[in-house]
Amino acid sequence: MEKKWWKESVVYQIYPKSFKDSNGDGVGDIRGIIQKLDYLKELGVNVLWISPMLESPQDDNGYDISDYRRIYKEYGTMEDYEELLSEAHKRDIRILMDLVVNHTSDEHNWFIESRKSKDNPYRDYYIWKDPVNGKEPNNWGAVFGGSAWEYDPQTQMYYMHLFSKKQPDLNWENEKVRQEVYDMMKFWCDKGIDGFRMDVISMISKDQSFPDGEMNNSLYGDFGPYCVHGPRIHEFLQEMNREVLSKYDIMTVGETSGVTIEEAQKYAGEARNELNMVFQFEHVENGSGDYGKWTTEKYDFKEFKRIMIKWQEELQGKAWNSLFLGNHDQPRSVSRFGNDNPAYRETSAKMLATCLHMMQGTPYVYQGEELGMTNVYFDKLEDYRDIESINFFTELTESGLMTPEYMMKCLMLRSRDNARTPMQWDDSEQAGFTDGESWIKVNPNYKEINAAQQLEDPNSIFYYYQKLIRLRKEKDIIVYGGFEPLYRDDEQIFAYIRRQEQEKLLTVCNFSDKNAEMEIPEEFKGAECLITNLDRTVFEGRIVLKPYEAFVLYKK
Ligand code: TEU
Ligand code: CA
Repeated sequence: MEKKWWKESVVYQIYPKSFKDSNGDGVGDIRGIIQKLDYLKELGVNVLWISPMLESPQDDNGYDISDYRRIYKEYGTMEDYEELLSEAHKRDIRILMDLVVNHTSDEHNWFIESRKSKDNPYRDYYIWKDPVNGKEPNNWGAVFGGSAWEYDPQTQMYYMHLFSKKQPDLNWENEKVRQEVYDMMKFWCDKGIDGFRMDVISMISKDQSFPDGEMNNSLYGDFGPYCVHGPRIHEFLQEMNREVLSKYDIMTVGETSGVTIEEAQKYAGEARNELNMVFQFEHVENGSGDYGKWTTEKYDFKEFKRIMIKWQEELQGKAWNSLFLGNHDQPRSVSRFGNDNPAYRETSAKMLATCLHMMQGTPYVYQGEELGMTNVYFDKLEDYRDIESINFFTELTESGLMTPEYMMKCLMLRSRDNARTPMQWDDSEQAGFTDGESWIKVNPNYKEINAAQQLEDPNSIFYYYQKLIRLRKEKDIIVYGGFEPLYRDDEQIFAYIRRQEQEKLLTVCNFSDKNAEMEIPEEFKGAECLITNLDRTVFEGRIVLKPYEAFVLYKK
């Protein structure tokens, strides 16, 4: 397998609004990130993916960009950004920019022009359609609720927005749009960034017949089959690769929700000249109900394991995996796949990290995950800030599809805001995130869960992550070894072997809150234990794993 720096890396995702506020206005910022680079260096990560920091009215916390060449003023200045790049590079840390080019903000100059008149030079930068029988051009629903079409009285036509109505979709059929995007990407590459995480890149090509979609609930039709992995997607990405990506030594990861193995092999296949890797979402979408993510169902472990194994086995030798359990759109991983009850929080957070970091692929750590930060479980609508949570609460309760009580329970478990409460730096007021008042409430458990306390404790989750990350640098097999699952049908245990020439690695994780029995394979007799979350010393024959126990054995 070809060696690449981005395969050997561990990526840390920063959600800048909630990471560190340096000036007391309650909003995280670039100087805050600079202050914490030494912390990240100590953790050992070598790539940062920072969620969007460009000029934006913040309808969707920066995923609605109004100027691609300016830093959002509350985050700082271009000079601050350049300083961040150089301070990170001094520490051998690279920076990925979040590239949001499926849509812009409606306050972007292109859209301001586009909506002015039908013959404006920017008209075709976006997707405009005439009304059909006085109504929306088709039945598609937007990801954040409501129709995917917004009527604009100025020219009496509808524009398309797959997300909020303040996020109009760019028209990628228009060559000028594509050229603008490529120029902008070169601008940032020339400034010295090290790659891109590409927001909903799988949605940029739309089926130009814009047909009605199948009704996904009783309100709107599904745009998925016509906009996700659309007809020209691979053509566009190959063009982008030719024009921009191939000219720099950068890393690319595409956000491609709904991606199948076959599609992933196209996006990230080694000889395809598109992207280095993609995020697949099957394992975090497992357990979705009639209303998508809005359910109180717990995830199904066996299904989760089946999905993880499938991606490991089927991309092997063909494309590279991105490994993640959480991000800014997902609930906290320890609350969801582990157990955030104080009795098990630390053990289960370490177990999840072990399971993920020993697989084949590039691991991603979402800010606070290295501390075992948990869901916040806000139980009042007024505490929520996320546009998706707020819009769907209204839509699903006003239409009578859900009671407010049930929908509130769904939000508590599934809202994106669970991941967006401020980083818990220490036990001072506002968790050391800000001297002012935070834009979103701090999780009340910050006195027990915070970085300062964990940096003092050699057994902390932080140091466990540090060790996992260090092991990856020491042992090539963790990056490049082949993957082979064990005990596929076990109801509690996730175990697998990695192999590379004479070397082998055994990872064992108990995902349940009960003891679990297993047999250590003969071939690991006398193996060395690389890491364990419960001080186990016996690694032979039949053993009983404690709840959420995990360990890794190595043999040469
Ligand atoms: O997310 C894309 C996406 O598909 C999400 O809307 C996802 O389905 C949802 O968040 C699950 O609750 C990306 C960004 O990661 C997200 O933060 C943005 O809001 C979205 O694109 C629009 O740019
Ligand atoms: Ca600030």
